[in-house]
Amino acid sequence: MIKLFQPPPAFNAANPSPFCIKLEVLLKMSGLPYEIIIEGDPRKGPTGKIPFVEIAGERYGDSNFIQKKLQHDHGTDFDKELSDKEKSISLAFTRLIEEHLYWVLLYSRWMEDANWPIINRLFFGSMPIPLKWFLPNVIRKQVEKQLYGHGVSRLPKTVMYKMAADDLAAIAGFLENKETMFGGEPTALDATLYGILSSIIDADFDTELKRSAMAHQNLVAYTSNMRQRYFPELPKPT
Ligand SMILES: N[C@@H](CCC(=O)N[C@@H](CS)C(=O)NCC(=O)O)C(=O)O
Repeated sequence: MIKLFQPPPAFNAANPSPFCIKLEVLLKMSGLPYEIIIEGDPRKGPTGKIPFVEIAGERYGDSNFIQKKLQHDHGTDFDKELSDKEKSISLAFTRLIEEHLYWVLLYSRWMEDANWPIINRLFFGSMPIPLKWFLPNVIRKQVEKQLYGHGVSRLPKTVMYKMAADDLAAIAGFLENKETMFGGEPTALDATLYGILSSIIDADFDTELKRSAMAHQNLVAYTSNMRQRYFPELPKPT
Protein backbone atom coordinates (compact mmCIF):
# COMPACT_ATOMS: atom_id res chain seq x y z
CA MET A 1 0.00 0.00 0.00
CA ILE A 2 1.34 3.44 -0.96
CA LYS A 3 1.54 5.88 1.95
CA LEU A 4 0.87 9.50 0.98
CA PHE A 5 2.22 12.04 3.46
CA GLN A 6 0.47 15.38 3.40
CA PRO A 7 -1.26 17.92 5.65
CA PRO A 8 -5.02 17.69 6.24
CA PRO A 9 -7.53 19.61 4.05
CA ALA A 10 -7.59 23.36 4.63
CA PHE A 11 -8.94 26.65 3.29
CA ASN A 12 -11.97 24.86 1.77
CA ALA A 13 -9.67 22.93 -0.58
CA ALA A 14 -8.59 19.28 -0.48
CA ASN A 15 -5.20 20.43 0.75
CA PRO A 16 -3.29 23.64 1.54
CA SER A 17 -0.64 22.51 -0.99
CA PRO A 18 -1.42 22.43 -4.74
CA PHE A 19 1.24 19.73 -5.15
CA CYS A 20 -0.53 17.51 -2.59
CA ILE A 21 -3.86 17.98 -4.37
CA LYS A 22 -2.15 17.07 -7.64
CA LEU A 23 -0.53 13.91 -6.26
CA GLU A 24 -3.72 12.75 -4.58
CA VAL A 25 -5.60 13.20 -7.87
CA LEU A 26 -2.88 11.21 -9.68
CA LEU A 27 -3.23 8.41 -7.13
CA LYS A 28 -7.01 8.46 -7.53
CA MET A 29 -6.59 8.33 -11.33
CA SER A 30 -4.16 5.39 -11.02
CA GLY A 31 -6.63 3.26 -9.05
CA LEU A 32 -3.72 2.05 -6.88
CA PRO A 33 -4.51 1.59 -3.19
CA TYR A 34 -3.07 4.32 -0.98
CA GLU A 35 -3.48 5.63 2.52
CA ILE A 36 -3.03 9.18 3.71
CA ILE A 37 -0.67 9.84 6.58
CA ILE A 38 -1.21 13.31 7.99
CA GLU A 39 2.15 15.08 7.97
CA GLY A 40 2.59 18.83 7.87
CA ASP A 41 6.37 18.98 8.29
CA PRO A 42 8.10 19.04 4.88
CA ARG A 43 11.47 18.26 6.55
CA LYS A 44 10.32 14.67 7.14
CA GLY A 45 10.35 14.06 3.38
CA PRO A 46 13.42 13.17 1.32
CA THR A 47 13.43 16.50 -0.55
CA GLY A 48 12.32 18.65 2.40
CA LYS A 49 9.02 19.35 0.67
CA ILE A 50 5.51 17.96 0.72
CA PRO A 51 4.00 15.81 -0.63
CA PHE A 52 6.08 12.66 -0.30
CA VAL A 53 5.23 8.98 -0.40
CA GLU A 54 6.45 5.74 1.08
CA ILE A 55 6.46 2.72 -1.19
CA ALA A 56 7.76 -0.62 0.10
CA GLY A 57 9.47 1.11 3.02
CA GLU A 58 11.28 3.76 0.89
CA ARG A 59 10.36 7.45 0.89
CA TYR A 60 10.20 9.44 -2.34
CA GLY A 61 9.59 13.15 -2.83
CA ASP A 62 8.51 15.45 -5.68
CA SER A 63 5.16 14.98 -7.37
CA ASN A 64 6.72 14.75 -10.84
CA PHE A 65 9.27 12.17 -9.72
CA ILE A 66 6.55 10.16 -7.98
CA GLN A 67 4.38 10.36 -11.12
CA LYS A 68 7.26 8.84 -13.11
CA LYS A 69 7.83 6.19 -10.43
CA LEU A 70 4.16 5.13 -10.56
CA GLN A 71 4.51 4.89 -14.32
CA HIS A 72 7.75 2.91 -14.14
CA ASP A 73 6.85 0.54 -11.27
CA HIS A 74 3.13 0.09 -11.80
CA GLY A 75 2.71 0.79 -15.52
CA THR A 76 0.37 3.70 -14.71
CA ASP A 77 0.72 5.88 -17.79
CA PHE A 78 -1.38 8.97 -17.10
CA ASP A 79 -0.69 10.29 -20.60
CA LYS A 80 -1.13 7.16 -22.67
CA GLU A 81 -3.82 8.75 -24.85
CA LEU A 82 -1.61 11.72 -25.74
CA SER A 83 0.40 12.22 -28.95
CA ASP A 84 4.05 13.32 -28.71
CA LYS A 85 2.98 16.88 -29.54
CA GLU A 86 0.37 16.85 -26.78
CA LYS A 87 2.98 15.50 -24.34
CA SER A 88 5.19 18.49 -25.19
CA ILE A 89 2.30 20.87 -24.55
CA SER A 90 1.55 19.07 -21.29
CA LEU A 91 5.13 19.52 -20.07
CA ALA A 92 5.15 23.21 -21.04
CA PHE A 93 1.91 23.92 -19.13
CA THR A 94 3.15 21.91 -16.15
CA ARG A 95 6.25 24.08 -15.95
CA LEU A 96 4.18 27.27 -16.37
CA ILE A 97 1.98 26.20 -13.47
CA GLU A 98 4.67 24.87 -11.15
CA GLU A 99 7.59 27.15 -11.90
CA HIS A 100 5.73 30.44 -12.30
CA LEU A 101 2.06 30.50 -11.34
CA TYR A 102 2.70 28.58 -8.10
CA TRP A 103 5.22 31.19 -6.95
CA VAL A 104 2.73 34.00 -7.41
CA LEU A 105 0.21 31.93 -5.42
CA LEU A 106 2.83 31.53 -2.69
CA TYR A 107 3.41 35.28 -2.70
CA SER A 108 -0.31 36.04 -2.51
CA ARG A 109 -0.72 33.80 0.53
CA TRP A 110 2.44 34.50 2.53
CA MET A 111 3.40 38.05 1.63
CA GLU A 112 0.07 39.84 1.36
CA ASP A 113 -0.64 41.26 4.82
CA ALA A 114 -4.37 40.56 4.44
CA ASN A 115 -3.72 36.81 3.96
CA TRP A 116 -0.78 36.27 6.28
CA PRO A 117 -2.98 35.89 9.42
CA ILE A 118 -4.82 32.98 7.71
CA ILE A 119 -1.51 31.24 6.95
CA ASN A 120 -0.14 32.01 10.40
CA ARG A 121 -3.21 30.53 12.11
CA LEU A 122 -3.22 27.34 10.03
CA PHE A 123 0.46 26.46 10.12
CA PHE A 124 1.53 27.88 13.47
CA GLY A 125 -1.67 28.46 15.46
CA SER A 126 -1.42 25.26 17.51
CA MET A 127 2.28 25.64 18.32
CA PRO A 128 3.24 26.06 21.98
CA ILE A 129 4.35 29.41 23.35
CA PRO A 130 7.07 30.73 22.93
CA LEU A 131 7.55 28.99 19.51
CA LYS A 132 4.49 30.61 18.00
CA TRP A 133 5.75 34.05 19.02
CA PHE A 134 8.79 33.97 16.75
CA LEU A 135 8.77 30.92 14.43
CA PRO A 136 6.03 32.22 12.09
CA ASN A 137 8.07 35.32 11.26
CA VAL A 138 11.26 33.27 10.81
CA ILE A 139 9.51 30.99 8.31
CA ARG A 140 7.81 33.95 6.61
CA LYS A 141 11.27 35.49 6.11
CA GLN A 142 12.48 32.21 4.56
CA VAL A 143 9.55 32.25 2.12
CA GLU A 144 10.33 35.89 1.31
CA LYS A 145 13.92 34.86 0.49
CA GLN A 146 12.71 32.01 -1.74
CA LEU A 147 10.41 34.40 -3.62
CA TYR A 148 13.27 36.86 -4.07
CA GLY A 149 15.57 34.03 -5.22
CA HIS A 150 12.98 32.92 -7.74
CA GLY A 151 12.74 36.51 -8.91
CA VAL A 152 8.99 36.85 -8.96
CA SER A 153 8.90 39.26 -5.99
CA ARG A 154 11.51 41.58 -7.53
CA LEU A 155 8.88 42.82 -9.95
CA PRO A 156 6.36 45.53 -9.11
CA LYS A 157 3.33 43.73 -7.67
CA THR A 158 1.06 44.86 -10.51
CA VAL A 159 3.48 43.38 -13.06
CA MET A 160 3.80 40.12 -11.13
CA TYR A 161 0.01 39.70 -10.90
CA LYS A 162 -0.42 40.66 -14.57
CA MET A 163 2.05 37.92 -15.56
CA ALA A 164 0.07 35.41 -13.51
CA ALA A 165 -3.15 36.65 -15.13
CA ASP A 166 -1.46 35.99 -18.51
CA ASP A 167 -0.66 32.42 -17.37
CA LEU A 168 -4.31 31.90 -16.46
CA ALA A 169 -5.49 33.40 -19.75
CA ALA A 170 -3.14 31.05 -21.65
CA ILE A 171 -4.55 28.05 -19.77
CA ALA A 172 -8.14 29.22 -20.32
CA GLY A 173 -7.42 29.80 -24.02
CA PHE A 174 -6.13 26.26 -24.43
CA LEU A 175 -8.87 24.67 -22.34
CA GLU A 176 -11.70 26.35 -24.28
CA ASN A 177 -14.94 24.57 -23.39
CA LYS A 178 -13.39 21.11 -23.04
CA GLU A 179 -13.88 19.14 -19.82
CA THR A 180 -10.18 18.30 -19.65
CA MET A 181 -7.10 19.98 -21.08
CA PHE A 182 -6.85 17.51 -23.97
CA GLY A 183 -10.54 16.77 -24.28
CA GLY A 184 -10.50 13.07 -23.37
CA GLU A 185 -10.03 11.33 -20.06
CA PRO A 186 -8.11 13.45 -17.50
CA THR A 187 -4.31 13.28 -17.87
CA ALA A 188 -1.44 14.20 -15.54
CA LEU A 189 -1.75 17.83 -16.64
CA ASP A 190 -5.33 17.90 -15.33
CA ALA A 191 -4.10 16.77 -11.91
CA THR A 192 -1.52 19.57 -11.93
CA LEU A 193 -3.98 22.15 -13.22
CA TYR A 194 -6.70 21.21 -10.77
CA GLY A 195 -4.19 21.44 -7.90
CA ILE A 196 -3.36 25.05 -8.68
CA LEU A 197 -6.85 26.17 -9.76
CA SER A 198 -8.46 24.76 -6.64
CA SER A 199 -5.79 26.53 -4.57
CA ILE A 200 -6.62 29.79 -6.33
CA ILE A 201 -10.37 29.55 -6.87
CA ASP A 202 -11.72 27.35 -4.04
CA ALA A 203 -9.36 28.43 -1.28
CA ASP A 204 -10.57 31.05 1.18
CA PHE A 205 -8.18 33.81 0.18
CA ASP A 206 -9.21 37.04 -1.41
CA THR A 207 -6.46 37.54 -3.99
CA GLU A 208 -5.77 39.32 -7.23
CA LEU A 209 -5.06 35.85 -8.64
CA LYS A 210 -8.54 34.63 -7.70
CA ARG A 211 -10.12 37.61 -9.47
CA SER A 212 -8.03 36.89 -12.60
CA ALA A 213 -8.96 33.19 -12.57
CA MET A 214 -12.65 33.83 -11.96
CA ALA A 215 -12.80 36.12 -14.98
CA HIS A 216 -12.57 32.89 -17.03
CA GLN A 217 -15.87 31.05 -16.78
CA ASN A 218 -14.31 27.88 -18.24
CA LEU A 219 -11.69 27.74 -15.46
CA VAL A 220 -14.40 28.10 -12.82
CA ALA A 221 -16.50 25.32 -14.40
CA TYR A 222 -13.44 23.09 -14.84
CA THR A 223 -12.43 23.48 -11.18
CA SER A 224 -15.92 22.72 -9.99
CA ASN A 225 -16.21 19.60 -12.22
CA MET A 226 -12.83 18.27 -11.15
CA ARG A 227 -13.70 18.82 -7.48
CA GLN A 228 -16.95 16.93 -7.96
CA ARG A 229 -15.14 14.12 -9.76
CA TYR A 230 -12.19 13.62 -7.39
CA PHE A 231 -13.29 15.10 -4.06
CA PRO A 232 -17.10 14.72 -3.95
CA GLU A 233 -16.89 14.54 -0.16
CA LEU A 234 -15.76 18.18 0.05
CA PRO A 235 -18.43 20.81 0.59
CA LYS A 236 -19.35 23.00 -2.36
CA PRO A 237 -16.99 26.00 -2.51
CA THR A 238 -18.45 29.17 -1.06
N1 LIG B 1 8.53 20.11 -6.99
C1 LIG B 1 7.81 19.76 -5.79
C2 LIG B 1 7.28 21.02 -5.12
C3 LIG B 1 6.60 20.75 -3.78
C4 LIG B 1 6.47 22.03 -2.94
O1 LIG B 1 6.93 23.11 -3.32
N2 LIG B 1 5.87 21.88 -1.77
C5 LIG B 1 5.76 23.00 -0.85
C6 LIG B 1 4.35 23.09 -0.28
S1 LIG B 1 3.21 23.61 -1.52
C7 LIG B 1 6.71 22.77 0.34
O2 LIG B 1 6.83 21.68 0.83
N3 LIG B 1 7.37 23.83 0.79
C8 LIG B 1 8.20 23.78 1.97
C9 LIG B 1 9.54 24.38 1.74
O3 LIG B 1 9.85 24.83 0.61
O4 LIG B 1 10.31 24.39 2.70
C10 LIG B 1 6.70 18.78 -6.15
O5 LIG B 1 6.30 18.72 -7.32
O6 LIG B 1 6.26 18.01 -5.27
